[in-house]
Amino acid sequence: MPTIKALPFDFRFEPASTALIVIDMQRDFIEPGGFGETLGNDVSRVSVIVPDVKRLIEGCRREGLTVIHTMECHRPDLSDLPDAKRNRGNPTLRIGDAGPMGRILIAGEAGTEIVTELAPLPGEIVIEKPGKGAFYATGLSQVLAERGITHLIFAGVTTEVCVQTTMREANDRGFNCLLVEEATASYFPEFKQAALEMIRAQGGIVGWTAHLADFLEGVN
Ligand code: C5J
Repeated sequence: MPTIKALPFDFRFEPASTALIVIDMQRDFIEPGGFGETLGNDVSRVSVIVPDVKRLIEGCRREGLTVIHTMECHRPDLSDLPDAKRNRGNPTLRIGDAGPMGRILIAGEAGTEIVTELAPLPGEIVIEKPGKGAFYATGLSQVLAERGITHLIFAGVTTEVCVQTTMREANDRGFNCLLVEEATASYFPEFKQAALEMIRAQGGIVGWTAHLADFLEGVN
């Protein structure tokens, strides 16, 4: 059984009952011109993790873990977009507006796609989610149950929003969760750091964190 050097203590899992969940590595969050930038963020702070996320995905594929990708997006008619979400803040473009990569965060638009380097392989699971958490209004729970998944490895953006929301809910649902530090990022580095510390505090109250090198060494 792979044993990963992690905090607050070693993380052990069976590859057959473990899934990697890569959260929202979409052009709208990672590339200039997308939703992340319309909110006033510097996207270079999150695009920098793409090579490490790729290494993590490839390592997990090699070891036979289930690989799941999520995409935050809405229906073209916006019927799954609450006004409270669309009207929040003061972005230059709101969800559903036409931007340089198509309509912002709308299913099927170019900006909503996962960045080319991390594109899902045929057969990998892609969960489209209208919320920040990946369980809300999706089939994720059923997908995990059908495959007998008990342990989850997390990567993606942003650490303190969609990653942490999903990881906290997964923890409540009884999954053992580990977040890989170099494979997650925030537009606010201090928020990433705080999220990592919150997750592993109090004996791993939400779960574990590990460095990518330690994960890849332990998983092989
Ligand atoms: C945000 C996300 N930050 N994927 N979405 O709005 O974290």
